[in-house]
Amino acid sequence: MEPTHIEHIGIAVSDLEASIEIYEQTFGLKCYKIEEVKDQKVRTAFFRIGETKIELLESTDSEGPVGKFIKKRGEGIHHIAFAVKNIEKQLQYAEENGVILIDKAARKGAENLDIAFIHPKSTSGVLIEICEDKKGKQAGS
Ligand code: CMX
Repeated sequence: MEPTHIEHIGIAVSDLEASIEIYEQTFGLKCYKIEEVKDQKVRTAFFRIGETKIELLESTDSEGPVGKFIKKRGEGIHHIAFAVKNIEKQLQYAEENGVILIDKAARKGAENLDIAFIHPKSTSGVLIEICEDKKGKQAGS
């Protein structure tokens, strides 16, 4: 039932291309994908570090979640994503324990993952995403 690993850490940035360059030049990482997630009003860029990814997030709408975050707090860590084996069960478990869910049901996020967010007010001020790779499982990975 418990999360298996940190799937990714989301970092809010003002300029995606400039931040990609910083992560590539500073750490020798290689951005393997840029993807727009219209539903979330963001453009994302991904790097792998072991089993975990770094997801850079640039807002495409100043009133979207990342746009509002940057206006209020500036660039920085936006969320931490836990990989889970069964997102529906994990959501049910959290709700039964009185946690405030932003998403009561999973939806599609970047990298074709099934995702859901938990309100930072329930988790010591940190926005937590839980995600499940249903496609990867079907492919046997
Ligand atoms: N981490 C911690 N706290 C956060 C936060 C974050 N990422 N974003 C907002 N907050 C805090 C604010 O600072 C504020 O706190 P105070 O009340 O103490 O001032 C409070 O939450 C409310 O903030 P707000 O700006 O009024 O924002 P909203 O209530 O409109 O929304 C949230 C906040 C978390 C519910 C909303 O951002 C959300 O639904 N997030 C989930 C979706 C998301 O973040 N998508 C982007 C990533 C997509 C991806 O990874 O692909």
